Parts: sequence; structure tokens; C-alpha cells
Amino acid sequence: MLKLYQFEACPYCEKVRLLLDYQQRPYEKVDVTPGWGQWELWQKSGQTQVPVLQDGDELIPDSTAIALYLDATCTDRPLLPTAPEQRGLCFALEDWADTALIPNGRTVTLAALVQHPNFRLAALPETTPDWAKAMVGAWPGELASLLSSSLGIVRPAPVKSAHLALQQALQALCLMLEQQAYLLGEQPTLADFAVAGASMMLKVPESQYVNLPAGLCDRGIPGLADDVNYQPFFDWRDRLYKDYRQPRDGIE
Ligand SMILES: N[C@@H](CCC(=O)N[C@@H](CS)C(=O)NCC(=O)O)C(=O)O
Repeated sequence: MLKLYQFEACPYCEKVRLLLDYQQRPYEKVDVTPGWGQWELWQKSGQTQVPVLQDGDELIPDSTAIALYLDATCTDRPLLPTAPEQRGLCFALEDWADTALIPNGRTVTLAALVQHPNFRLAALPETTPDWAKAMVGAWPGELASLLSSSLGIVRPAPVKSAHLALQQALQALCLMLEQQAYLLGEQPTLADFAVAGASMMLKVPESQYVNLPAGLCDRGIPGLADDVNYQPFFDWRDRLYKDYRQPRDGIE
């Protein structure tokens, strides 16, 4: 059976899980422990990043290389269009998802987390007295932003430009999907699964496909996940999940 070395919350891994489910290929997930597990992964694969797919003795790191491998080894459900122009567009959209949507998504997610009272509380040592926890829980988000910015954790200017870039991206995606079922026409391709996987950070899918706390389902970044202008994109994304993604282990 195929093995996927992964982090559950990694959008590149989510792209690969979507591709495997679309092709209906059974696989076993191997959760890599950050740090020590990555050292073990380096010994196996010569690099430390996830996802890595194992097929027998063959180890394939990198989500794009994995997509090419899956496309070459399952002819019933191709991931890449055959016409050169469409194929080129498919690679370009996948690369946009990997190099723009995911890094911008990470930036805005980190900023939203830092401002969230639960996250601030979780970051405190266990020995923190209750009165101090109550004070931290009551901090306004603006104060958390100011503190995290002065500590260099998140800075307002890059967060603002990542947010703007994501608004423009969601607008572009809504336009692309207005007249057709998928980004490149009437069949799903790698481009759709790359974009859908990347969007996991902007708004968690409505059902529990990904092994994250259930309370996060259908929740996301304020100003992106809850803006009605981008609803057609998230409706499309949730439909793609319903049609092709398998529910996570143990969940009906
Ligand atoms: N180009 C890679 C990027 C993968 C990547 O950035 N993975 C992150 C997790 S989301 C990772 O393994 N980070 C750990 C590290 O860089 O050490 C791909 O498409 O698979």
C-alpha cells in the first residue's frame, strides 16, 4: 500500500491527500513528528520536508513530484490535461497555489492565531497563575498584534499585503469558476486540487475531512472566509470535497 509521510495541517499534504482520494488510491498516513521525525525522514529521503510518498522502495518527496508520479501511474483518472496550452496553465495555477496562496495564507493565519485569546492562553506555561491567565485572555486583539509585531512574530505591513493578495486571488478564482465547473474546464485537474488544498488555511472545509479539532470546521480568516463575495469559491471548494475527498479515518 502507498504510504504518505505527512503533517495533518500541511496544505501541500492536503493537496496530495486530495489527489490520492480523487484517484481512489488507498494509502496509509504516517504522521511525521516535527524535529526528530524530520531527522528520520531525512535519513530515508535525503530531505526534511513533507509530503513524501512511498510506493514500495520508491520515495517521492515534494507535492508536485508526487502529483506527476500519481498522474503517470494511474491512467483512469489523469491529473493533467493533455492539450499543451491547458497543461501549461495547469502547472502555472498549481505553482501559484504553492508559492502565493500558501505563503500568504500562512501569514494571515499566524496573525489571526496570535490575536486569538485561546491561542494566547495555550502559549502560556502551565504554572501561570489564574489571575495572569485571566489578564491574557482579556487582552484585546489589537494589543496582541502590537506585542507580536514588536517581538517580530508578525508585522502589520506583510500581513496587510498578504490579506490583500488573498482577496485578489479569491476574486480571480470566483471569476474563473463563474462559467465552468473546474478551473480548467469540465474536468478536475491538479490545478483544482492544489488550489483547494491551499484554501484549507483560509477556511477549514465544512466537514471533518482533515484531522483537526471539529470546532474549526467551516471557520476561517475574518474578512476572507466570511465575505459573501468569495462564497462562490468556498461553495465550489466544499463541493469538490464532497465529490472526491474521503472523510477522515473513523468519521462517517
Ligand atoms: N515544495 C514542497 C513544500 C513542502 C513544505 O513546505 N512542507 C512543509 C510543511 S507545510 C515542511 O515540511 N516544513 C518543514 C521544514 O521545512 O523543515 C512541496 O510542494 O511539497
